[in-house]
Amino acid sequence: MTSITTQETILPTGKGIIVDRFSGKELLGHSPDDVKELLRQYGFIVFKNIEYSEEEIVQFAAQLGKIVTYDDERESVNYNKGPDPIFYVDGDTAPEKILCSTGALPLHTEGLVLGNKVDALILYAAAINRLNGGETTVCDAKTAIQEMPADLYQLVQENGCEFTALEKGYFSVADNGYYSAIDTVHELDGDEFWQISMNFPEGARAAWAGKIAGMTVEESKPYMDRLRLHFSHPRYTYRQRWETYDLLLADNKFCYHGREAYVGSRLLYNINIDFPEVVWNTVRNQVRQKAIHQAA
Ligand SMILES: O=C(O)CCC(=O)C(=O)O
Ligand SMILES: [Fe+2]
Repeated sequence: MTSITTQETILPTGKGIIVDRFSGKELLGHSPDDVKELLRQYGFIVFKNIEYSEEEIVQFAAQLGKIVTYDDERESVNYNKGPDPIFYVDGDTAPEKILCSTGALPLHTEGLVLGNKVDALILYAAAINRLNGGETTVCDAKTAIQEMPADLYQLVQENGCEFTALEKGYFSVADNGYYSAIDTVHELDGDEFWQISMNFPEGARAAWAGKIAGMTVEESKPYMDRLRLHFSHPRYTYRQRWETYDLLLADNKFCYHGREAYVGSRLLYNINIDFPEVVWNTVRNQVRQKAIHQAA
């Protein structure tokens, strides 16, 4: 796969790459380590024309790492969306559905609210028809964090964020209040990454909500708005216009992803992967540590 590294990257930050020279069979025949090295380097990869059955996409995911299953979680809320570990993102029009609806999703980290360690995710376009909109957004969060205004950076770095699940039909933990299933700031090989998600715009039905730890929702709002604006800037965020058999492999530590609203027919498969050999070093944020010390 080394030959593809001469291609131009998708984003001006040097992240994102399109690979259009392999069939599905050839991709399955590649060393998973090569694929993961590409992912480490570029943050996200769009493979074109990968015609896979459900079994093959699961096989591809399983070569890369440990597939994260949500079986018990989905069963506990009676959420029936595809054969586990595949999650069908199918544009469900039921009014209570948000995550798998045709509506927009802000940039987010997969697994955050449920507290799962997800190193990478696959989104696979199984069937796209007369689609208008529905781009998946992919953000180079690593560069965006490095280039963030200092006050905003410090606020999140020192305090961390907290999230709450709101979509009742999806999260068994919905309405449990604000909590941090996963700490905000982590480090890997000297690079910092933040496990956070952006808030839904005001007035929209929201699947989750976040705030700055130690602040009220009201106090947090201007900062959460600034975070959403900053990360979604075109310098950092690519919009994937789907064609059937596109396969997007994205890092879930140094990248965030989201969705634009759409009309038309769009079936994506979503699979979450844990890389057991990748250890996250949690950087406990200072303010919360202080609070813990004071309480002790
Ligand atoms: O529909 C999309 O493009 C993304 C869906 C997504 O982020 C999810 O299912 O977690
Ligand atoms: Fe997602």
